[in-house]
Amino acid sequence: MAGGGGGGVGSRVKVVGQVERVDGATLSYAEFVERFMRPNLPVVLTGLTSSWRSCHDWTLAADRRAPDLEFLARSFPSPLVQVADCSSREFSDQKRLEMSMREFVDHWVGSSSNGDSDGSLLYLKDWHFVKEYPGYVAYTTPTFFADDWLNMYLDSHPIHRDSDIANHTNEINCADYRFVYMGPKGTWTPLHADVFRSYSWSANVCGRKLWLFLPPSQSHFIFDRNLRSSVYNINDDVSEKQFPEFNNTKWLECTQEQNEIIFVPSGWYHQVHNLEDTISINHNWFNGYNLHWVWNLLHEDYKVAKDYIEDIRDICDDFEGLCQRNLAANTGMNFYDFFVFITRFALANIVELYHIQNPKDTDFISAETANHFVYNLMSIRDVASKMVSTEAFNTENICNISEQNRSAFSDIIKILEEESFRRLLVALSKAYNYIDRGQKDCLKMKDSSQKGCLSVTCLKPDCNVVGDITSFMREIHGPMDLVTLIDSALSDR
Ligand SMILES: O=C(O)CCC(=O)C(=O)O
Repeated sequence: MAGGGGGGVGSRVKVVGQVERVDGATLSYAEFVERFMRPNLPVVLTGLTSSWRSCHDWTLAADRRAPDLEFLARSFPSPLVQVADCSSREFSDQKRLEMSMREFVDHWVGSSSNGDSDGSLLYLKDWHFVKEYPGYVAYTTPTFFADDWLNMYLDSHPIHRDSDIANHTNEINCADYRFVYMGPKGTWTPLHADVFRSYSWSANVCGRKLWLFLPPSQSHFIFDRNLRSSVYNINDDVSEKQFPEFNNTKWLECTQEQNEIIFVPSGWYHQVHNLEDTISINHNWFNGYNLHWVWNLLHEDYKVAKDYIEDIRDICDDFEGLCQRNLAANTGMNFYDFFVFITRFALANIVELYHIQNPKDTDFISAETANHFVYNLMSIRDVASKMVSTEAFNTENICNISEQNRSAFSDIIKILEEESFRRLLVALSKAYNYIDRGQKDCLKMKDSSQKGCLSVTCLKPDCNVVGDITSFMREIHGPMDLVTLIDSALSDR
């Protein structure tokens, strides 16, 4: 059925429950963690968007339920946006087109006044609005979603270091994962689990969406016998021959109203339909609670990438390098990118933790803040210890790691002195200040020229966090060293 079934639920889709709805204004961060983030369960949060500029500016004064398309096209005239044609499939996604914001809006307005003139339902997706219009503060990320390592990292670091990967994946390399989606009634998103198995959150600025969710324990039911392809549209007449277990699936459903925010947990497959003309804001993110999901996905995709070229292993100079290049191309990140990422987050958390060992050393102290850093380090340690035994980090392959990747994780002093690392530290401090004190952008920043110290919140004149960390270790050669470094930092508390 073209258009994904118009928002209805097909006869073979068994809906067994609804997503819980909670008042976000009275929910504490700790409750959100214990009830939803840690157990990896979806929730709809209400009462969090009333002060957003987008809810006012992007909707018509005469009817706040309708998008102000003219305002959007005039104020944000992006020359190139990505648009999905919801009526045509390309591999496992919808066919993507590129056009200007003006062309997109004209098509939308034209098709609603002529009744879908050329039959195509166009859906603007993955618009990097925050990156493109940083001066316009359309919304504030709710505290529940502020512990976002993915976007914090991409604001200061490239995701790939290897020049042959970085040059080919320019968009992924520069991008963030903060998006605006907008489309007329009937536009939809096919069944999928999110990039890197990240969490996502999605807020309806206007309009309504129907979500269908499948828990991760049932993911295998939507794959074919070879575990290669998955169901594209659950409202289609899904072939029993191709997907023999689809009948076993049991779905949760949710109608998300205007101004509501949905939390999408890691690894939950979902299909989404716009029930009205809808604009939403959407972030993908991960942190210490779902880092293992990211690693598990990379590991699974790596095994597939390796199996695929196993028969040319003997004629390859650098078989592991080829596997990693293919993994980066298919999944968006490879083991070395991920190792650089977790190494830098481990160092950032160690630096911050060092500063709160003695409450007199900083002006913002809380036991909760210390707990975040300890929890983060434990989760990074857990993932690093799983990386130790992989082929990518065996003695032979460690020697073949490119200079760009090696220098990004090895020399601790060099990392600690980098401007990009400093920016990551600032972002981390701000995020936990916001989460624990509900305050954004109000940290007292110290003089950045203070010697020996890196933390933006440190008030100690003779701070020597660099000396302290390098007394444990000066060079990281692979995941085992990262485990040892984290153990030393935690046992030194
Ligand atoms: O709103 C949509 O169409 C899709 C959003 C989505 O899949 C997500 O937030 O993960």
